[in-house]
Amino acid sequence: MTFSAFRSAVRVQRRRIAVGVAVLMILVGAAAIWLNRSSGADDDLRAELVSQFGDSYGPGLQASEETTVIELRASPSVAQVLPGVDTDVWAFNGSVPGPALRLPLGETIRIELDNQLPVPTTIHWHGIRVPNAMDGVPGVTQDPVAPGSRNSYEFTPPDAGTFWYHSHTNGSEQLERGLYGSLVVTDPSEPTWSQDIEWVIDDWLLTDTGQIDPDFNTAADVEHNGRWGDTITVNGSTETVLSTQPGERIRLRIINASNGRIFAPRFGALDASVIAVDGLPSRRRLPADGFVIAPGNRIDVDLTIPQPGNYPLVDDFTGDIYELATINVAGDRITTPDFTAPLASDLPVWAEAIDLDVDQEYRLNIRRGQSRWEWTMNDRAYPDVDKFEIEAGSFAKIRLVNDSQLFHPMHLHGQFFKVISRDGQPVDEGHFRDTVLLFPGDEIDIGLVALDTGTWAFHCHIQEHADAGMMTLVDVNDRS
Ligand SMILES: [Cu+2]
Repeated sequence: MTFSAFRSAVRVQRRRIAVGVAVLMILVGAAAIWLNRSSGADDDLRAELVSQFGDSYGPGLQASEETTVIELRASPSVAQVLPGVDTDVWAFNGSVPGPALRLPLGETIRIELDNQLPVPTTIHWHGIRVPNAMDGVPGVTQDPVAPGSRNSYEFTPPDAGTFWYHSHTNGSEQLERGLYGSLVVTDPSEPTWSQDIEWVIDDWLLTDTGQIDPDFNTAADVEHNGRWGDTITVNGSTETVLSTQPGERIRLRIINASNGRIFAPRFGALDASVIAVDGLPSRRRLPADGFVIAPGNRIDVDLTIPQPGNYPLVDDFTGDIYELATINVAGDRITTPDFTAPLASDLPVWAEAIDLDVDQEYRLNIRRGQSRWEWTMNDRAYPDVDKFEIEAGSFAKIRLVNDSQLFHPMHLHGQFFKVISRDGQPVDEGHFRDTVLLFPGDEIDIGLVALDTGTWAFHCHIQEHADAGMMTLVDVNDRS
């Protein structure tokens, strides 16, 4: 190559580089504009979703002057889980379930926990939007309450509905032994049913002598869907009968307090619709038959009682029929109370949320830990799972992917959320939730507008999965 040819080649090379740089700069500029525009569109969409959320639920009523004070003494006790058999349990105030707490919306409740157990404990108020410090998560919102010690919980529930309380310490043992109860917040403006009752369902693994099997949180429980028992109780009994008259209209609040068992109740000939899920009213009446209730879930069922007879309520989630309780109908027909069940007509659909970027993804799986199986979120077990940060009042989208072959009812403390999509397909369930069940392989996107600031637990409600690491924390930060 001659010198001039060399210089000309260098010039061409330089020109090419210059053109290349110019093209690159144009591309970078275009990408920046596009990204900017797309994040602007994202912001607009988020603002729109927040405005659709409106006041779906909010700060609640102004607290009244009334404060109900309840003492809950957690202690070893005895219960008749099976008729005529004394079973050693751990109980609140000596009964399983513990006292059925009820208070009207706007009233403050103070619960004095007296821990007479041989181990530390705490109480979580499942589904109730309590101040963060009252949430009962040991090591996160409070220290464990030592044996012989007391702790005071005080809050004014901002939402009416069906909630429950339970130990949030070593749940695989403490829930199984019986430390739970219902907490219903009534709305005095709602119509009056003929009967308004709670059915707390639990599943027990009993020995031949009717005692609670003392091997808690076994490797088999962890590797499977938690501890599934052999005896199912409704309100602590295997022989629950609800006595009714023809024509009655009943609000039946069903709570799944089991460690791992999932229910799909069948109402048979009864006229039954779900009108609330996880406490909050749904937008429309939903078929109650076969509605899946995972550990932690609640449904409120609007039930109209037909002609005299015995109507069994059965479960067939597993395909095996199990009789849960009986509704006995006898006596004179009464006039059915005629009212429209309270529904949340303005509940957002959030269909557009499908287009939104995911803020946080959690992949759920199992791995072999140092000495036993661990349940992981993004390949980490609690307390090593990354926190997720949310700004109060803004819309957040979380993707849950079940990479395992087992069930995971994921429960978020302090906030309600709505399922946006399942396996990429838009979903409008017609209600909020605080607990959503993932079947094996499921990919579920949930949306929420967090209102309550603090550090909230987000975990699998199968107690053995949570205790094996399937939990993370969500920080809801003030907007400022
Ligand atoms: Cu799980």
